[in-house]
Amino acid sequence: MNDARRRLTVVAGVLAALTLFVAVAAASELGSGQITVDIRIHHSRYEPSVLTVPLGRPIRFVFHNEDPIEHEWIVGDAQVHEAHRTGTEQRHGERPTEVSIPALGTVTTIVTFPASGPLLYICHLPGHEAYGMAGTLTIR
Ligand SMILES: [Cu+2]
Repeated sequence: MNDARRRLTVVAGVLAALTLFVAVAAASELGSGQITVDIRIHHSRYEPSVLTVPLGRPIRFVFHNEDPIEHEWIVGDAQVHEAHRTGTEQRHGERPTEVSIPALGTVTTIVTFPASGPLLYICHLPGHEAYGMAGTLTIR
């Protein structure tokens, strides 16, 4: 490798590291192992609806439901969502990846994702997914 090429490689590596640091810092409380992510629910939409969180660290999701109706937050792969589209469970709360959020309520769940990849989070109450109550969670 010649000098110019080596320098370019080093610069690219530093840029990649900086980008990762900024992405993590934006969602974190630096100094603690746990990261807090706030998700606002407003007019049957998640805000934000696109999120990236780090792999293998506890993520504390705090849901702030500003609507006068109940919602839920189910995170998982396509198989999980297919099961919930046809599911009959009225309330969630037993599993950290499945949460019911009462009208105007705030609910917290802590999830540590063991594998990287894209997942979806969806509200499976009747009509909500079709309305657009869905988001994408990238884990890396
Ligand atoms: Cu909903």
